[in-house]
Amino acid sequence: MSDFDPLDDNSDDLAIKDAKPQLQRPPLYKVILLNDDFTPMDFVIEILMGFFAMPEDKATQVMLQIHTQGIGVCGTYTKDVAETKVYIVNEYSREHQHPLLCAMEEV
Ligand code: TYC
Repeated sequence: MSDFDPLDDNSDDLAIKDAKPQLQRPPLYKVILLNDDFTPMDFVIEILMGFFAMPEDKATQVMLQIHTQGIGVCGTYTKDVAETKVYIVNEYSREHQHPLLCAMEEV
């Protein structure tokens, strides 16, 4: 019979160090809207409510901030989600013949 016992952890002669956790948070991206002179204010509010789940008062506030400052943040997401939001917002704006521009930047 062999002396090898698979249930014996051999702790007498083997030092095992706890591994450091390797998980890191994924990078985040801000989805932004840019001001322009042609997109109607109501359309921007509709976008902020429909694609970014903002209540009407918050959407109005953010739209006015973009209108006066030139740029505003709609939300912060992982890369895939941010890319999808940018794509569908730009498609929706083009379908409605508005020049509204949505973009993303790393936080
Ligand atoms: N400046 C636009 C207007 O006066 C309104 C507007 C707001 C357009 C925000 C784009 O991201 C935008 N009709």
